[in-house]
Amino acid sequence: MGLLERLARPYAAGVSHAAPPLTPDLYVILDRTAAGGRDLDAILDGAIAGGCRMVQLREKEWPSGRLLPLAERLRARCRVARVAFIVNDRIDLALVVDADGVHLGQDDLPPRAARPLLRPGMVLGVSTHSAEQARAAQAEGVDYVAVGSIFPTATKSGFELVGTELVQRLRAEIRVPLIGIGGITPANAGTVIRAGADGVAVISAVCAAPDPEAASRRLLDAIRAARAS
Ligand code: 3NM
Repeated sequence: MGLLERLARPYAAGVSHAAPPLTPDLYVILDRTAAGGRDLDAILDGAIAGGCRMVQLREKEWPSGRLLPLAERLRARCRVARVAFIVNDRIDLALVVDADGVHLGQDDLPPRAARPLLRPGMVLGVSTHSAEQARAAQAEGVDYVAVGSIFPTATKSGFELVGTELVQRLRAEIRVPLIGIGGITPANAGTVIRAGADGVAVISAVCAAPDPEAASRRLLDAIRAARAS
């Protein structure tokens, strides 16, 4: 077993670890479909090199057995880089690879049902699309709230646009990190931060970028410039 595999199996190896701190300023969601067949490992490496400290594996089609080796590899890379590794929806897989957390949508298990399944200290985040959903998520004790879709996006259909107005409205009420999602690029990330978001979550802006490292860097530059303004 190589170093990466061993690092990916801390429980099997009897080694525990401290989860890295939550740094949601740039939250890169690794999505095989958006990557258009490109290697998610390489995209992850690029995102990390570009400064990203929090990633999510989002896979809506592959069965668990097929997804496991990919999840293990990405998890191991994140552990080495001390980058938070979150798994979308698949709580079982998150536990098996010892992910730092789980991200749930409105059609997944509600946070109150999911929380008891998680290990102590695991992060639980939720996607919301209205003020009511965001308030409900906070009331259920989530660790961060994602809100969207902020801008039009081709990556996921069926959402109403909420614009940066919803971020602005929620800012005073949501005490956990508030993350904007949907159609965010280096060109518009600053407006989401200026509206009050703690961070932005992106799929295509990094996964479909010709250079994921440069794209991540540009996003972080925009985020930092907006914070400084
Ligand atoms: N959730 P891109 S929007 C996965 O509004 C997802 O909750 C959304 O992809 C929400 O960065 C979205 O390519 C797609 O626009 C985000």
